[in-house]
Amino acid sequence: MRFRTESHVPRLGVMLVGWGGNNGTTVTAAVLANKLQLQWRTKTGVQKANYYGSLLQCSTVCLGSGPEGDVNIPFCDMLPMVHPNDIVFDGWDISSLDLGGAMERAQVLDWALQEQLRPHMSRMKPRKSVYIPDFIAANQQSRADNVLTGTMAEQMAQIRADMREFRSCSGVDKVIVLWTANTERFCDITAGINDTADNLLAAIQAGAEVSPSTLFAVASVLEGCAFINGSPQNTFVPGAVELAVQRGVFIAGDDFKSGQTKIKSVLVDFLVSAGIKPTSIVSYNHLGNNDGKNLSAPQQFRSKEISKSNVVDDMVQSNPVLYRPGEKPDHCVVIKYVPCVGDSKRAMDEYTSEIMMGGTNTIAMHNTCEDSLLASPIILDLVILTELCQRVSVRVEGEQEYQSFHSVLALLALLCKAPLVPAGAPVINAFFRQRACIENILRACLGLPPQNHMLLEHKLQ
Ligand code: NAI
Ligand code: DG6
Repeated sequence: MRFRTESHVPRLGVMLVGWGGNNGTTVTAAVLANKLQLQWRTKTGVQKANYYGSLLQCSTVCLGSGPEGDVNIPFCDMLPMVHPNDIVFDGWDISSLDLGGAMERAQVLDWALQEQLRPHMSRMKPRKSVYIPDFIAANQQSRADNVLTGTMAEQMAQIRADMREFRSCSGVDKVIVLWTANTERFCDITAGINDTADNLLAAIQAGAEVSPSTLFAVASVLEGCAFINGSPQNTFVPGAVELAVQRGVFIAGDDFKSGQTKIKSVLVDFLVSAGIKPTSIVSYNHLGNNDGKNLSAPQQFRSKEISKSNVVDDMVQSNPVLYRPGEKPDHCVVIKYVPCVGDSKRAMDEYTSEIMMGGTNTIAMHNTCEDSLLASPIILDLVILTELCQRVSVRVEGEQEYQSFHSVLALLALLCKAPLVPAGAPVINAFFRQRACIENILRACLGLPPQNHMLLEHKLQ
C-alpha cells in the first residue's frame, strides 16, 4: 500500500454543540490559557497551562532504537498536524450564558485562572440551538433560554447557515462539529423514518421524530463537515451513517472514553491477557455537575449504562480458554448525582477474578478527578486526528486510485467508549490495541513498519 499525506496544515474551526457546558467551556478555556501561556497561583504554587491527558500533545512514540537507546518523539511530531493553540472555537448551546459566565457556572478551573480568562471568554456567546425537551432530562428545562424556533427543516437550515457563516467570518479553512451537549435518550430505529438516508432527510422535512444530535449530524454531513459524537446516545441512526458514506464525510463516536472506562479497557485486557479470569466488574460513580444531573433521569442514564457496559466484550471473547461461548463477567454500572462534589467525579470499581485452583483475586479502585479536565484533551485529540485523517489517502498495490478512510472513522476508537465502526468491522475496546492502531497507521504514513516490540537486535547472539 502507498500512503499519501497532504502536508499543508489548514486553519481548523471547531463548532461544539453544548459549548456552554462543562466540557465546552473547559476545552475553550484550556486552549486560550495555553495560547496565552497563562500562569496562575494555586495553594500549592504556580501552575502553568498545559495539555496533560492529550495523547497527541503529551504522549510519545518510539521511532526505533539506536546506539544510544530508544528514540522517542511526541505523537504530534510524527506528521504535520493542527496545534490545539491554533483551533478557533464556536458553537451552540440551549443556554444563553456567555462563555465567561458558563466557565464560572462549571466550577472546574481555579478562580485565579478564571479571572485572567474571563475578559476573553465573555466575548464568546453560544448560538441558538435545537431543543426538543423530550430527548434530555426534564431537569434541564430551566437552562433552555437560547433555542431555535420554526419547523425542524427550518432549524436544520439555520444550523447549516451557522456553519457556513462561521467558516466565512472566522477565516478557517475547515470546520469540524462535535457533540458535547447533554446525553439524550436513545431513539427508536423506525423503518421509513431513519433507516435510510432518503427516509431520514424526508423525516426532517416532515418534522417526524429525529433527535437534536442526529439533526446536527445530518446538517454537518450536508455541509461537508466531519461530525463527532461525544455522548452515548444512538445519534448515528442507519440513515445518518448512510448519508455520511454517500457524501464521503467522516463521522465518529460514541461517548468520550475518559476515566473509569479507560481504566477498564486497560485492566481487563491486562487480566485476560495474563490468563486471569475476571468474573465480576462493579463500577460505581457519583458526580455533581450538570452531566450528573441530566443522567439522574432514567432514560438518559440508560444511554450511558449501555455505552459503559459493552467495553470488555472483545477482550472476553478473545480468550476461549477462560470463557465458554457467550460467557461474560457480571458487569454492573451505577451512576448517582451528588451535587456537592461538582465536576470532581468519584469512581469506585471492584474487579473480582478467578485465579489458579479456584482462588479469588479482588482489585478495588478509587478514582477522584475533574471530569471535564479528562474530557477536554480527548476533544482536542478527536478533532485533530479527524482533521489529519482528512488529509491521508491510501492506494492499494495494483490499483489506480487513492482512497480515503471509510466515512465511519474507526481509527478514533481509542478515544470513545462505544466505538462506531463500519458495518461488519470488529469493535476493538482494548486500550493498547487501539493505541497501536493509531501509532502504526501514522508510522505507515511515514513509511515505517508497524511497531512490533520484538527488539530482535538485542535478543540474538
Ligand atoms: P454539561 O451538562 O455541563 O454540558 C452540556 C451542555 O449542553 C449544557 O450547557 C446544555 O445546556 C447543552 N445542551 C443540551 N442540549 C443541547 C442542544 N440540543 N443543543 C445545544 N446545547 C445543548 O455536560 P458536560 O459535562 O459538558 O458533558 C457533555 C457530554 O459529554 C455529556 O453527554 C456527557 O455524558 C458526555 N461525556 C462527558 C465525559 C467527561 O468526562 N466529562 C466523558 C464522556 C462523555
Ligand atoms: C457519570 O459516569 C458521568 C459520565 O458522563 C462519565 O463521567 C463519563 O461518561 C466518563 O465515563 P468514564 O467511564 O470514561 O469515566
